Amino acid sequence: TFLLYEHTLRERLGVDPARPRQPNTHKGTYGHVLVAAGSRRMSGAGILCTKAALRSGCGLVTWAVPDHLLESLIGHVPEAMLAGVADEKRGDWSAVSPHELLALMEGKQAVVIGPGIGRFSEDFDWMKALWEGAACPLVIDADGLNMLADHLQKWPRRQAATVLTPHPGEMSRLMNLSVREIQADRIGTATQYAVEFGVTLVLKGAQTVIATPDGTAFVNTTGNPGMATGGMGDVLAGLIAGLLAQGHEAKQAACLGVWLHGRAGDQAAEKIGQNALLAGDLIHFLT
Ligand code: NPW
Ligand code: AMP
Ligand code: MG
Repeated sequence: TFLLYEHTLRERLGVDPARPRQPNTHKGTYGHVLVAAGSRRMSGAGILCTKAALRSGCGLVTWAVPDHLLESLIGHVPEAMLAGVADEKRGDWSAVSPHELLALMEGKQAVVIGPGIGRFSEDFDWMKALWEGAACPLVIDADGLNMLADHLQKWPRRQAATVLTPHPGEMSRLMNLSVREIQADRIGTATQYAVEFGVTLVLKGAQTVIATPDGTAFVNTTGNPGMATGGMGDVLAGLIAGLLAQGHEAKQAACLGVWLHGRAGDQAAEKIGQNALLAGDLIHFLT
């Protein structure tokens, strides 16, 4: 287990948190993220996730939303492209075909699924189609995680990278354990899960744990309790997807994303104060 500091990123993980860009590059160089996030009551989760993906430095972001919400979301994130997906007039994700989302993944270098998509019946089949069909690196967060529950035992391992970003409540649903049991051994439970299912597992909360399929764990050193407020996780999910799209391996993208997210929280709290800190403030400090 390693503590995650700036020097850990540089020396152990071989990533430069400054992420310098080469002069002779264009937006195609930096990858294209597909965001599947947000619904009528949680459009904010989609906005925050999409903005964070853009702030990661990736080249392009397409934000997929149920058709009947599309009109209302125009202009909220002008830099992102919007893609409406058929929703049988429901304005939510329950009627969206996973195959339509899979088609949108063509030409994308990473996908993030889950923030603010809500829960619906038969969601396990829905997520299974995406789990099996997505050829590019995949970040699953929030409601997307609830659609995994304890089904991974039965699903095949994915070929491309998979990053799961549960908070302890979501982790308890994934593992069928109580939050108390998970919190009692955060490194152990995260590592066990990552190794067993071949995923990169980000167990969030104070001192976020990043566990990798090879059994290595990192404990983050950035962040503060001002970040215990709605939308923070939605920002992290978009950020990690944006880093994956730029070609970082899952371990590097997860560690760099978690560390940058916490540092942005620390820098924003210095200016604004922990109590007033909002998830949207972090976006401006993702340098
Ligand atoms: P308790 O009871 O509070 O102590 P849910 P959610 C527990 C979207 N959002 N340590 C917690 O415990 C998300 O993207 C949209 C310990 C409770 O039992 C999702 O799609 C926003 N326990 C959806 O809302 C802004 C912890 O987990 C349970 C814990 C639901 O996500 C907000 C709560 O988890 C939100 O991001 C910790 N550190 N953290 C928007 N503006 O659109 C959590 N728990 O039921 O999965 O609810 O996380 O709010
Ligand atoms: P979520 O619950 O999905 O919105 O995610 C919350 C985000 O804020 C995660 O990245 C957490 O690690 C972070 N966070 C929440 N509370 C704290 C805390 N007390 N200290 C540091 N980071 C926190
Ligand atoms: Mg969350």
